[in-house]
Amino acid sequence: METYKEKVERLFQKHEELITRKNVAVEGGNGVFTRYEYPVVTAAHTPVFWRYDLDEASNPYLMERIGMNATMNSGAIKWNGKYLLVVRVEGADRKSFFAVAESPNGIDNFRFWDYPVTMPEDVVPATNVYDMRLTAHEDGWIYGVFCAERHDGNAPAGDLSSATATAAIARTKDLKNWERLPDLKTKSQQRNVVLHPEFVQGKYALYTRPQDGFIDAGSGGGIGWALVDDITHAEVKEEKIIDQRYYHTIKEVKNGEGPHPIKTPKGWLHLAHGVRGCAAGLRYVLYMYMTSLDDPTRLIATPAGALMVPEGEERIGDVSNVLFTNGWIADEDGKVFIYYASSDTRMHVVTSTIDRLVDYCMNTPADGLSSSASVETLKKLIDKNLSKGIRGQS
Ligand code: M1P
Repeated sequence: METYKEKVERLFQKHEELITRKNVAVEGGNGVFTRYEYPVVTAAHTPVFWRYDLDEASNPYLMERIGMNATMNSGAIKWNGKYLLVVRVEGADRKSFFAVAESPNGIDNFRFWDYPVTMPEDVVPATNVYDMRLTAHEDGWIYGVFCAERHDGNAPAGDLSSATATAAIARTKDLKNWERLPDLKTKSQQRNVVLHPEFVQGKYALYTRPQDGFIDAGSGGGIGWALVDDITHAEVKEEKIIDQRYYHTIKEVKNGEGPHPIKTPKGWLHLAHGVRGCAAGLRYVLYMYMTSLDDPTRLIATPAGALMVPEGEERIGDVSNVLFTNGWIADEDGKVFIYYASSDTRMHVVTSTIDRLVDYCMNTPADGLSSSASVETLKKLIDKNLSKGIRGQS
């Protein structure tokens, strides 16, 4: 019969096999990005010593004591030559927290640091924190901007679901010790707030997502932009919408900035999520756009539709039919690692390059906002190909 020690060893061995499994590029993509066969971080990637009490005296049945439910919406940064994700880990108790997982190559071998992040609280403690966007700002700090959720104090008695979403701000120099700054002051609730990496007009610049309530973006209009004088007492005084939502598009109901944009010679490259409603509920997809280097609020490329939609097992999870991103890494050689979560359950990666993504943004036709406009756009491409005799038949 297997001894307790052997059972523990087996747990560690299975875990090691999972986290060291080589990831495999999926052949035959669409030319824009390459998918990979396996998720990069799952709940099972969390360390065995987080989940089990490994002492036979106090846990004779070797049961999981602290369950981990999901690993999702992760901020990303290249740090000392390693690819780091600040993962939103969700415990079985539904509370999310941040934990760093590190990989030598960005596509597999993600291993969690021993301890999760101890994030200091603001004056009013949050019930739940999630979806950190990391920004190595030109001021020398690494900022983490994330959502702090609290029960809505104005909710009627007995309503234990109404909540408020606020942008929380913290900063660090080593991703271990975090200084919490006061939460962002805004007129409306906010989620998906992202810090731009450079000063603009001498100020900190934020991408915002004004919303009517905790869930409803409603009159919020889309992805906003605000300049902030002092990040240590950040307040949005004026906010303008830079990436608007439109009827019958992939971002009809909501949208939100992903990670901070990447600077390229042709403009700022943005990655975001768009949400539409359907009979199956809300559908979250990823899309891109570009803004001008001279004026980061001016759109210069708006490719129609989604860059990525949930496929296969990505479509199923705790909140099905969702892709969400808040982290990407651009390597010095132009390779880009896009980290995204599927169905609020697990983390994946796709790879591309800055050149390909800029090409995608600049040369994918914009949304004409009607079926007839889409047909005219399609006919132009067909004409171009057929006029050259290219139709795939000999
Ligand atoms: O469940 C899907 C996503 O819903 C929210 O995103 P948004 O604010 O755009 O609706 C967030 O709670 C996000 O964490 C979650 O993945």
